[in-house]
Amino acid sequence: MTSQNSGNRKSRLPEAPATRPAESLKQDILRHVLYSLGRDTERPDRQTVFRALALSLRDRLVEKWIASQRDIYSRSSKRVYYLSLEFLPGPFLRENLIALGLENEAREALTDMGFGLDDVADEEYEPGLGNGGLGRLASCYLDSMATLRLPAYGYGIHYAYGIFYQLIKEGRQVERADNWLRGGTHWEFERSHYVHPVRFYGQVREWVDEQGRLRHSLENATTVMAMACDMFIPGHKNDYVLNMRLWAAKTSREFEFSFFNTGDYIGAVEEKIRDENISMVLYPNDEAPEGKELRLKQQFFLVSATIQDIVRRFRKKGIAWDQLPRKNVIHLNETHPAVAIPELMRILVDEELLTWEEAWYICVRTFAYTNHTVLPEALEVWPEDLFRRLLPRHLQIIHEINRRFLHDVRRQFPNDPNILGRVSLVHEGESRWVRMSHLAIVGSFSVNGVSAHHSEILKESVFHDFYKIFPERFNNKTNGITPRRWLRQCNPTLAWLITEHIGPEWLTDLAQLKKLEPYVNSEGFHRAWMEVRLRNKHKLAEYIRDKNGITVMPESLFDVHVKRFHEYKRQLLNVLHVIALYNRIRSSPGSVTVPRTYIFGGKAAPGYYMAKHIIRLINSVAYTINTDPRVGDLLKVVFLQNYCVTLAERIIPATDLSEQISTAGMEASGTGNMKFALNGAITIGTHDGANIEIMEHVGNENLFLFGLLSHEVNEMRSQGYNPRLFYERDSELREVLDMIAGGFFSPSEPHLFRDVVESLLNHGDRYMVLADFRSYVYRQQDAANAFMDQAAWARMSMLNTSRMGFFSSDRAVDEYAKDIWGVSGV
Ligand code: BZD
Repeated sequence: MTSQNSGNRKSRLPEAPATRPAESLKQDILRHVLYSLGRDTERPDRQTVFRALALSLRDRLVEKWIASQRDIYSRSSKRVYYLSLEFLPGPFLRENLIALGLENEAREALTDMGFGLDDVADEEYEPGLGNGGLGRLASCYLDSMATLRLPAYGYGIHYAYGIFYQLIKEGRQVERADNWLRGGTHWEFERSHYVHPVRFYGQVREWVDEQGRLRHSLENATTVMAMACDMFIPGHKNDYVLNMRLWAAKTSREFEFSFFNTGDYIGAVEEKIRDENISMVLYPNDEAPEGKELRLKQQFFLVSATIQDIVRRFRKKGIAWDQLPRKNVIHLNETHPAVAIPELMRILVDEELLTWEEAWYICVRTFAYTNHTVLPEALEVWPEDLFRRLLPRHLQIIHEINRRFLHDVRRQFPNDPNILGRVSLVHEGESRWVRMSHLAIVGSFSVNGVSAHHSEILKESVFHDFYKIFPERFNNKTNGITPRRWLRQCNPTLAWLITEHIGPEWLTDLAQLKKLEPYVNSEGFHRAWMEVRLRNKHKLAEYIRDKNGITVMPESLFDVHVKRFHEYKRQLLNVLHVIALYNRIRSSPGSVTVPRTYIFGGKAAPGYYMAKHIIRLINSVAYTINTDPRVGDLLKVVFLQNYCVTLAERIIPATDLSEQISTAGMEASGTGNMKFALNGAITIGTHDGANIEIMEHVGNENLFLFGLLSHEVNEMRSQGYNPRLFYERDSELREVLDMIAGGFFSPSEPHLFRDVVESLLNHGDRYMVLADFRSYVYRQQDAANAFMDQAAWARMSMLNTSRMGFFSSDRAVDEYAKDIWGVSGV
């Protein structure tokens, strides 16, 4: 059916409220078709039906949200504010239907109208308001906060354009704007009369008031308005709904009639456009922040509007400011919203006239900070000059925080004068930079990493000085994923099989999956398990055929590497192994016995040359291999374009082998690794991030770990790592690299991929690809051998799923709630 197809003739105009839930849902859909969307109920197309269904669910969500807000208010609960520049919620329809317990009703209502739920759900276009792991984690956590009934609010930016849409054209990544609002917004409420002013630029005026106090105020500032857009996040079948409040920038000019009186109408409109630019687009850089003024504006825009909202709610209570930390906690997702610390100080000191000491006491008890990366280039810094121009008062406040902090450090470490330069909030060299991670640590009562391994690295190296100064602040919260989206929703048949055996409690208590273990020896369960997995693989094979025109064998080993493209994630290591296999097939047919389908997906930051080049290499290798008749069904390589939440939901349930092969010490946690294992894929991975904890839970014998440990990486580097030695010693590796450098995969442009090989051989191989190549190849062989014994593979698969309970975001959020936030469910 195309989206132009109409429903059957049973559609009628709305009638009196019906009693059966399916019937009443159908009536609501028809009502929205007519009254909200202005379409004929006789012939709604599929997109219209999707929107009307979404609006019908929004009706139900908003009722529950109002009730939940009343609960929070009447209990006077302590609130959690989760601030993030990114949220990556994925499509809402199925998720909301499951949470509201309306899946069957919707199916029935739609069938009655001549539509299939799956087709209607496919009409949804997801909001890509994040880059990858960090934004997706924020969305998993909101889901869990709602399920745990926490008095929580997500705060972010309503970007008009989300992460770009990725096309692969002639093997290359091409970026297209992601106009996700094109079809209108059906899940949110725009609060057009609910706005906060956000003030940038200007000069600080110092003056003395009648009481003789030194005061600071900002003059000649530029004001932009922040308008709230609310989206609803329901808990799982618990009638509790949270909101994610996203701020959209609106000009303040509409309120300045004088502007128009000057006669410069077009000039006024240009200013409007400039103001509204602030929330126009998400920066597409993952783990390499872009030091652009607009980005710092975005950060302050989110922070200023949010803190005003928080303060407004707090003021309504009419209690003293020193109670703020008892009633609120503000969580900083990475350093991106860290300017919230000086902003709260500014409000308390400049506007509320608290003393510095009183204000600081409140601040440090209110903020908590999560670090998500140890890559040096990802640690956020801002040129001091830019800061001074955009946020002059905030820079003064940061200087004062720093002055007092360094004073304390000097007293604490009188014999280590160098520590001052290392921990200062302002880096002082040829140019001066504000270090946002230092600000976040000094201004927060809690600093956490996102896996046990990562949190140790923070204490031992990246933030070692701060760990010595504030040991009590450092803690670990291993990431988690929501089982509602990442099993129940994306893999409904496997979810159903599980529920059939152990009941539905696992949905909100994932540790219950352990109850599957007795079934791992049952032949019937084995068969059912593998049938479901194979069916998922068939579906993905169909998708690949439709999208890429490549026929893959569902029985082959689906070896999947999907995530952002970054050198440290080492998609390159994977493709080197693919080429090695290809060479084995060509040189000794029969030596490769397990047919494999390699699936790659992921976006590269538009300005990241090497990452984009690796995408191109993969596509060239894919073309060569897929068109070589000697290879046949033994090897297929597929690059699926525009990896996003929607696509992840298709791929993950169909994966046999999950590639988690970052250089040890570089992936803070990973969450894709958890999604795959939960769905019964086996991991091939390094001793990095949460892989280590996954291994501890599922057992060493149920995944394939390989490669250097992070201390070995460090040792090898400090002893002078020479990648050439690996090249010279390993003839198979040599052949692979020579082919790439010699233009085997780019015959019309023989030098095309020379840079890739150069980066390994002549530029130090920063990510130790060559050092890990041989152990990766061996472990891949182990994986292939294991796959040949399907019964043993099935067992491993089931044990992976059954032992993944720990990795639920419910567990993670519960730990945050108890250990950091000090909140409990309402
Ligand atoms: O955060 C990711 C890490 O790379 C993953 O290992 C981890 O699982 C997830 C969730 O904790 N980090 C990011 O996605 N992004 C950033 O850390 C980042 C940092 C600076 C600027 C932009 C993004």
